[in-house]
Amino acid sequence: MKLAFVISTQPTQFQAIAFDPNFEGNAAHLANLGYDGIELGVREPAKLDAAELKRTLAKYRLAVPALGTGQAFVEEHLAFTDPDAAVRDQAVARVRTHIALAAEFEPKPLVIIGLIRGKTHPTISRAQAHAWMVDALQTLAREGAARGVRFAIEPINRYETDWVNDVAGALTLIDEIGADNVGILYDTFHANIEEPSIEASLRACGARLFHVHLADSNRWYPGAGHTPFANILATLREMRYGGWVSAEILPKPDVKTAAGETFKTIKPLV
Ligand code: LER
Ligand code: MN
Repeated sequence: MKLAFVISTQPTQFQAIAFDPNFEGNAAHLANLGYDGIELGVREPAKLDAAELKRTLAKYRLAVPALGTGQAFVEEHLAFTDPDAAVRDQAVARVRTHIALAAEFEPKPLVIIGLIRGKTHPTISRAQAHAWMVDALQTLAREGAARGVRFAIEPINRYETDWVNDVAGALTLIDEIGADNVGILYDTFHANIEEPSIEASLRACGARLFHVHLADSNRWYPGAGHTPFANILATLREMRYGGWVSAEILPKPDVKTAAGETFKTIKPLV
């Protein structure tokens, strides 16, 4: 397994994690700690200088395992289940730009589908919104497949979304989408809230486990709460999971301490 740290390429309401306003400063710090990659939260890929980003990542020998899309919902309210067709179209169009950014890298980061699913709206039936979501994801999965890009559906806890809170829900949605390039992003913070058993739910992902987010029970760095990371990483090893684990954590007590402590706890377990 390889270890990454999530940072945002732009300021965001979702607990922006960045050490330095300058991306290169973040890359240098993570590379120096020994991380293998940086997962990027990207609100608007079209506004990024992809060539510059690639140059910096290559300089520090860092890979990009995944691109987050949730800021497009948090900051701009773009969602696959929005009642307004124009907003739904913009959500799909935005993720299309994440696919284009992913296609610039080798290996290609996967595109995360989390909060951009949206939330149930009082004027729209669940069945209707669900149909829109599946339709959006089938379209994007097809377009991603043509460019070698994979997607990861992230179960997210009930306080943030009511579309797909657990692995069982993600597996059902993935079956409906019916595409090989769609899997699961398992986030230990959400799983701690929603899953009856961390180990059983991890195993239930099977070969659909495409990516993992690590955060402790309080969303601080691993080791700061009561999530059993030794067991989780042992389960992943037993499953022969060879992908990435990315720390997606609050910058507490400060981001440098959080990244350093994560590395100390997780690196011996991967
Ligand atoms: C995104 O990966 C995530 O875990 C969400 O909680 C973002 O709010
Ligand atoms: Mn997450």
